[in-house]
Amino acid sequence: MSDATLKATAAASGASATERFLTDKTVQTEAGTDAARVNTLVTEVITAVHDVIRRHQVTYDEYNALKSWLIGVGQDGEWPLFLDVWVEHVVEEVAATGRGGSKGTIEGPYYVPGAPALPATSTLPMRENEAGTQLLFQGQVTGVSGEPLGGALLEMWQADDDGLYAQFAPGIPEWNLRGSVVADADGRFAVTTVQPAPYQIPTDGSCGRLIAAAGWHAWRPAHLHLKVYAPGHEPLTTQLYFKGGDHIQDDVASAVKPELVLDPRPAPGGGNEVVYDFVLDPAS
Ligand code: MBD
Ligand code: FE
Repeated sequence: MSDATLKATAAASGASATERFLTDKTVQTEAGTDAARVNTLVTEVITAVHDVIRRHQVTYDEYNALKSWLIGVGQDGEWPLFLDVWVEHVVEEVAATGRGGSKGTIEGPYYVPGAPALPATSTLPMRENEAGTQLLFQGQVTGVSGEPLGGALLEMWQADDDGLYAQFAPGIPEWNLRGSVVADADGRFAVTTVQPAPYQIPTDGSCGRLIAAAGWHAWRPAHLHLKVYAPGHEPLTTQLYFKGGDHIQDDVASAVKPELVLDPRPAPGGGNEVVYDFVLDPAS
């Protein structure tokens, strides 16, 4: 493991994820002021907690353990991580109802807007001798009738060969393995990158303590993140995984779908290559 791996702490990545979320101008922090809706949702959540306490005869020791753990999640800045790992997949499932284009999945806590713009055929920003198997990732963006979406934008971000994300772990160049790729006039793209490693959520923070206390594991399968956009179309947020990779069947974030699993083949020039096309729904 690299030095960067050793110094990546829950508190540091949590603080970065919290800061990133709170400063994202595109995130609405109030969904509306409909008191009836707030009343319904919050009452049902609180009632569900009451039900669990009664059904399992929860003790004061357990209540206080919960209270100190919840405080710790905030102190560690791990609310983005906790919510995106254990809650977001159901929000995405509901949001995707009725969509006809490519399947998507959760965004997670490590998207950063504004990655460097790159042409349709390009290499993601990476260090000299970036570790990992080279991957040529190519495809086409179309609408639901197969019409090419020229000039579509593909924002890509991923972990490196140590499973670490630039801007959320120390010692990695700011935009490493992050880019905003502009597809060509036929909606085609060909991006060279390296295959990411599986991602382990921080074990030294509050989410890690929960995982250890419950006897779970902390792993996500290796994945590429993408947001795909074209004018007049619904944006697609997705992740792509690697066939046969560890934790495809037991992702801690429950975000794998069969349509999202790549099967790269050895490329003639070395490394691997894979084709994956994106279909965007018309804007609603
Ligand atoms: C990740 O890299 C991720 O994609 C998600 C969803 C949660 C935690 C870490
Ligand atoms: Fe991720």
